[in-house]
Amino acid sequence: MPTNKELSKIFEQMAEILELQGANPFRVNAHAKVSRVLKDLTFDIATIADDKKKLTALDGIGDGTAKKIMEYVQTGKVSEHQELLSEIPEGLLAVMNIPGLGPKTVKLMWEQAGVTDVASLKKKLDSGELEKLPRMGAKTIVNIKEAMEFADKASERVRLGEAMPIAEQIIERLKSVPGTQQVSYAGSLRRGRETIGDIDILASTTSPKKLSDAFRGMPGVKKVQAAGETKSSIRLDNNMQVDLRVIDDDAFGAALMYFTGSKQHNVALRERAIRKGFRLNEYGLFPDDGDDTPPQKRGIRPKAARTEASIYKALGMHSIPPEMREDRGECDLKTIPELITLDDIKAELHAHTTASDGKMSIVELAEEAKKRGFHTIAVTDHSKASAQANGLDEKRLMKHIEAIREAHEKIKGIAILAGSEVDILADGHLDYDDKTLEQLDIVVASPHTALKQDPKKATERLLKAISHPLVHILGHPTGRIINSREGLHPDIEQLIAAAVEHDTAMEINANYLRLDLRDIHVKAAVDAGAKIAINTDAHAPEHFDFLRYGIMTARRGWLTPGSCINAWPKAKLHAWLTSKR
Ligand code: DGT
Ligand code: CA
Ligand code: CA
Ligand code: ZN
Repeated sequence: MPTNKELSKIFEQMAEILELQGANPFRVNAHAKVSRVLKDLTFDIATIADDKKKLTALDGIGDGTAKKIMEYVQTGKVSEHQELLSEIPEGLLAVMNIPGLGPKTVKLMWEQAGVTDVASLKKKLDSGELEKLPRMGAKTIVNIKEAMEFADKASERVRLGEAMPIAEQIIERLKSVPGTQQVSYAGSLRRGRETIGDIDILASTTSPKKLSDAFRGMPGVKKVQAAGETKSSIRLDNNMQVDLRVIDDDAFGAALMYFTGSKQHNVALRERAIRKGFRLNEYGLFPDDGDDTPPQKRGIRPKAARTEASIYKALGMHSIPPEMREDRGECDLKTIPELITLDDIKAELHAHTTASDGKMSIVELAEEAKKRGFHTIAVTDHSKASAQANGLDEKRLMKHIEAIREAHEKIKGIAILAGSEVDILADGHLDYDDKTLEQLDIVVASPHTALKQDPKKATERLLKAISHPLVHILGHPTGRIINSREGLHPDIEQLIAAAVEHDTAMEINANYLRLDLRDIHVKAAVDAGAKIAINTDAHAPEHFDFLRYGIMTARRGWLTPGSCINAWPKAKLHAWLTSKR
C-alpha cells in the first residue's frame, strides 16, 4: 500500500524536522505517532480519505491530521511537510538518520559549524573544525565518527532468528561469571520483532568489574565501543552491536521495563505514571514530589522497582507481555488476552520430506514431531509447479500418499496426515485438480512464483485459493523473505474477510526468514476472528526449533490458543480438517 508508506514517511520526516527545530515534544510525538499508525495500517488509507469520521476514528488521528491526509490523497503533497522541508537544508535529514546522532547534536553542528549534509559533516570531522565547537567534547566527536563508520552496515537490521541464538550464548556466558545475579535480554529482541537493530542485555551482579571484563573479553568481539562502569558496548565479528548494562539487582524490573521498550510503550507508561502522581524512570516508580532532581539521587525509595509486575500493578495495570508493548492499544485493555505459548502447540501442519526438497524421510519426520510432543504431523511436499524443489506430479503424489498411510499404520503415538503444499499459480488456480486434492487429508496452498505481481492481481490470486473448498491453510501468504525479497502486497483485509467466510486458516510461517503473516497482519486476522496456523515448514529436524519465532510473531498479533488450529486437541483439529472433505 504505497499511500500508507509514503504518508507514513512524510509524517516521520515532519516529526524529525520538528524535533530538530526544538518544537514542543507533544507536537513531535503526535507526528511520530501518526507515522506509526499509518505504517501499521492493514488497509489502504486512500480508501477512506474522503470520510473524515472514519479517519478520525483511527488511533492518533485528529481533525488536523485528517485534513493533511485528505490533502495528500488529493494533491500528492502535504503543505506543512513542504514548509518544514524548506526550513532546513536538504541534506540534514540524512545526517539525522545516522544511528546515534540525535537532533540536539545535529542542531548544534548545523547552527554552529554549518553542517548541512553528510558530505560536509565528513569534511568538518576530518579538518578538526567540529572539535573547536563549544559543547562538542572529544567523546562526542569519537561517537560521531563511529556512528558514521557503521552507518552503512547498521542499516541492515538482523533477523530475529539470527540475533536470538547469539544473545542466548552471551547470556549463558555471563551467567557463569562469579557474582552474577540476574541476566536478561531486553529491547526489540525481547519484544520479538522480526528484525533487531542491536542486542540489549541487562545484568545485576555483586562484581560489576568481573562481569564487564567477561563481556568485553568474549570470543567474537571485534571492537569494544564503550567501556563504562555500568554500560559496555561491543561490536561482534558479524557486525552486530551488543549493549550490556549493569544494574542494581533491587531495580532490575524497572530497568528491564525501560530497556525492553518499546520507546512508545514507555512514553505511554510514563504519562500514566504522571497522571497517578508518580514518576517512572529506569530506576523505579517514585512518588512525584515536584523536585526536578531525579528521586534515586536523593535517596528516595521507589514505590516499585524490583519486578516489572510490581510496577504495572502500582500503575493500576495488568502486566503486559513484552511482545504486546508497541503502543497498539495494550495499555487501555481491561483484560489482557491469554497469549499463545510454545507449549500450546500440538501439531505441525506444513513439513517436507525427501520426496520433494526435505532432508527427512516420512518416518524421520514423524519421529521428530513425536519427540516434540505433537499429536499430529502433516506431510506436505511440494507440487509439480515447484520443479526446483522436486515437486510431485500426480503419479508420484499417489504413491507418496500410499507411503504416508503405511507409515501412519506403523508408527504409534502420532497421526501422520497425507497432505500437500500445493502451488497457487499466478492466476490463482491450484497446481492439482480437485479430484487429486480430494484424496489428501490436508491442503496447504502457497504462492512461490510471480511474487512481483501487482497488488490487485495478488489479491485476486490469493482470494481464489482461500475460497477453494478443498484448501485448509493459506501458506506464507506474501512469500516475502525478510531483508531480501519484498513478496506480494495483497489487500490483507480482503484476504482475512475471505478466510473467515470460507473457514480457511491463515499461516504464520515460523521460519525466521519468512515470519509471514507478519505481526500486524496476524493482529488484523485475530481481530477479525480468523483461524491461524503456526507452522515451521520444516525441511530438516532442526527446523522444528523455528517454532518459537512463529510464536513470538503470533503473540505480537495478540493470538490466543483458541484461534490457533495447531493448539487444538487432536479430535477437534481432525474434525475441522474432515469438514472440508
Ligand atoms: P532496535 O534495537 O532498533 O531493534 O530497537 P530497540 O527497541 O531494542 O531499541 P534500542 O536498542 O534503541 O533501545 C532499547 C530500549 O531502550 C527501547 O526499546 C526503549 C528504551 N529506550 C531507548 N532510548 C529511549 C528513549 O530515548 N526514550 C525512552 N523512553 N526509551 C528509550
Ligand atoms: Ca536494541
Ligand atoms: Ca541498544
Ligand atoms: Zn513449505
